[in-house]
Amino acid sequence: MRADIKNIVRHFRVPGELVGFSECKTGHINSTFFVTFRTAGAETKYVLQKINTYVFKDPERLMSNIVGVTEYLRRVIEKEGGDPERGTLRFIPCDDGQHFCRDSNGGCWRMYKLIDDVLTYQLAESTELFREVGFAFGDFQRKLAGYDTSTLHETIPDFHNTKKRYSTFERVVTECTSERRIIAAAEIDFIRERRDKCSYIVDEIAAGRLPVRVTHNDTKLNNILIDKTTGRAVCIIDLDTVMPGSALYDFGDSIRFGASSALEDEADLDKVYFRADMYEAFAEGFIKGAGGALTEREISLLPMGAYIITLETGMRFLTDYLEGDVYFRTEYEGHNLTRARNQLKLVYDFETRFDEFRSITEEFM
Ligand code: ADP
Ligand code: GN1
Ligand code: MG
Repeated sequence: MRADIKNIVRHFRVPGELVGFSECKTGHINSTFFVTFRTAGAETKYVLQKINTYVFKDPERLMSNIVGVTEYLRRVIEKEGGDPERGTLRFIPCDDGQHFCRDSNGGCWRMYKLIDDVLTYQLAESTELFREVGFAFGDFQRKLAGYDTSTLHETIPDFHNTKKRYSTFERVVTECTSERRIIAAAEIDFIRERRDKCSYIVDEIAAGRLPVRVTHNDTKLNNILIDKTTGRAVCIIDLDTVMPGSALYDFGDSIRFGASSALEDEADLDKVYFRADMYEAFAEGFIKGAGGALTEREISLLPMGAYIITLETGMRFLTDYLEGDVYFRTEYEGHNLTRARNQLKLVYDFETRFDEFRSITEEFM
């Protein structure tokens, strides 16, 4: 048993004795472990996570957001007759009442109940599944529509400010002295040619043409738990980036990951394109799930959300490649470049098929 895990779980108020753990490697940011505790008659599983403090600089504020949002969701789910123990995460307090603790090296850890009998997907297996996922992410925004946004901290400032992401990208390109800049020359040019696109959503929000809502901001398919038996969406997880944002971000990030024909790091670009059937299924679910709250302008701009968030993510992977892989967890040399090329292929594909995606979206207006 890893000593750091054994030591850290002692700080959390959980009954019983730690009898096992395994690591889950699907996320790119935090380190996630499934841990099992045994009491006299039963075993209970929890998720233990080491928060990535390079990414999340202020764990106290981060956890205050998450505890606030999950408690609010619990009340909404109860009121609507659902099961809050499966419908949202339950965080475990530490001995000092806080919802995270530090190890001897300053590392930050949190713990919450594992939700059983669920699956997470890296690729959408069917349109039914992806429609269900769309509904759940739309419904998440609906449930949080009354949340007091003034209490939410910006856990990563300018997270989806694509315009600022572009400025960072330019700075990193300029400062990069490694051969990676030469290797990635074509991708750098590709992004530079699309510089003007990066301002679109930011400008729409600033002009008051797009409303600001409480959004998830990281709506990847593997951030939703799906019931193993029924195939229904159970719980939206990975709440670190729940902040005020645009519905276009949540729609866009889901599409760029889940409506792709291939994994996010598929290197054979001939296999990478957007699936219109998946796009349609998600759009239907998302718009219905939002419960009529989306404005006509928001719906008409959903394709722009998919396009810009895909461009933004490609740019973020490339920026990290040029910076030496400091942000996203990588598994091999050049992993971030592979991811960037994959996303930029999707950007190119979307550009050539914009009208198709616009017409599909209009079916639901
Ligand atoms: P990251 O920020 O690194 O993406 P996540 O919070 O998304 O971390 O967790 C990583 C993975 O752990 C998820 O994709 C999911 O498979 C699994 N997981 C997280 N929370 C739970 C939970 N409460 N019950 C079951 N599985 C979970
Ligand atoms: C990260 O944490 P995870 O793996 O769900 C990232 C997202 C990116 C995604 C790309 C906090 O998501 O913004 O879109 O990787 N999360 C953060 O796969 O930066
Ligand atoms: Mg995740």
